[in-house]
Amino acid sequence: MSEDVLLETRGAVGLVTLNRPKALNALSLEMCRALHPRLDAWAADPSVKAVVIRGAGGKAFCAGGDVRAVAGSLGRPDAGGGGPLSREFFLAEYALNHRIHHFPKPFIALVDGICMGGGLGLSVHGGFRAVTERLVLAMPETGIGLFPDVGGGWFLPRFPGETGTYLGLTGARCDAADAVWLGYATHRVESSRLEEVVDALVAADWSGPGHHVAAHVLAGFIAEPGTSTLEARADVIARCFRGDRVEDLLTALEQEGSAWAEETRATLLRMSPTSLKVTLRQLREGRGQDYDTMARVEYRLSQALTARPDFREGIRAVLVDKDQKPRWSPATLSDVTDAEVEACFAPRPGDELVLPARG
Ligand code: QUE
Repeated sequence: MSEDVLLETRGAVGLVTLNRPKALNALSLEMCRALHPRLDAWAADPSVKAVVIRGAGGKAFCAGGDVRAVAGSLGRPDAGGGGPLSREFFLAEYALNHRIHHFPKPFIALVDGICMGGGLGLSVHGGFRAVTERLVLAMPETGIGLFPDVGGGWFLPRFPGETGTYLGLTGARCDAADAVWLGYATHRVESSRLEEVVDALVAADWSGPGHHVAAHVLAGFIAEPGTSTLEARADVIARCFRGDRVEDLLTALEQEGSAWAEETRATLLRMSPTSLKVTLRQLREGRGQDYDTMARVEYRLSQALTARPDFREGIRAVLVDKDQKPRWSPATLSDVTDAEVEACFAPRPGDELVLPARG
């Protein structure tokens, strides 16, 4: 069994520890394949009342999907296609997210430190997220030529106002206070007390309704959330991120005139133009769709975007060479045609995400 994810049963609690601390617990295909069947078993086992997931190492809950490995499996740049691991990885990751989304028992993520991209996929779909003072929460995929996946098309449009649009396009980081205000965090706890939280969940009397028991235990540990800078900016974000074209958002930021608006505009201009256009369309579509529908849309997008040059280039610039100077292709928003964006959303006959029916 993979040592990269530790799976143990402590009393009535199934305990998952993401255990790749040197890679900030980035989620690999092997980890998905080890975790998913165990979640199935815990869901079916009446002696297991709740599942807890956490990250080892004290720096990260989970930095995202193992996109470095996906990029490493790509063929020559002119070969086309997303590489063999792209298909396997995204199918396994989205199936795992779906398993968590429909998990029939309390699913409690202890989110301490970095949580980005795929880390949200392992936490946002469960019933409980306890975050600590070390939380750094972000959906940074537009910076590597991807898009905010793992359900971003479903959960980002459900954050207050246009904050989800802002977070999904810019990759902006949130702290614990922001996460509480967004509704991502259900509880704010101190990192020094996480072991105690696990012990209390293991020691709890689970004879009542599971969600009440979990909520009651976590309530015993809550700390002050603090004030959210994201909340303070919600009005200006709503003014600048309401449009349906990325160009309109840039114009609104320019007209806003503040230092924050100028910085935000500069941030957007550093992201993959293709990613920005695909993401805004994804987030608008997600306003009116349920999670399962958006998971199928996102699988199509994952295959389309990992086959495009910006993904390889984004991984090079951010994770391999770390020069932070990606050369995007197409290089500007005006060079990305509507037809190119539309093509990323096209059905893929014979290569669609098939999810088990769940209530
Ligand atoms: C966007 C992302 C990811 C990212 C950086 C981005 C991502 C991811 C990692 C990551 C970080 C550290 C590691 C690692 C992966 O970085 O998804 O293996 O050691 O997993 O800008 O989406």
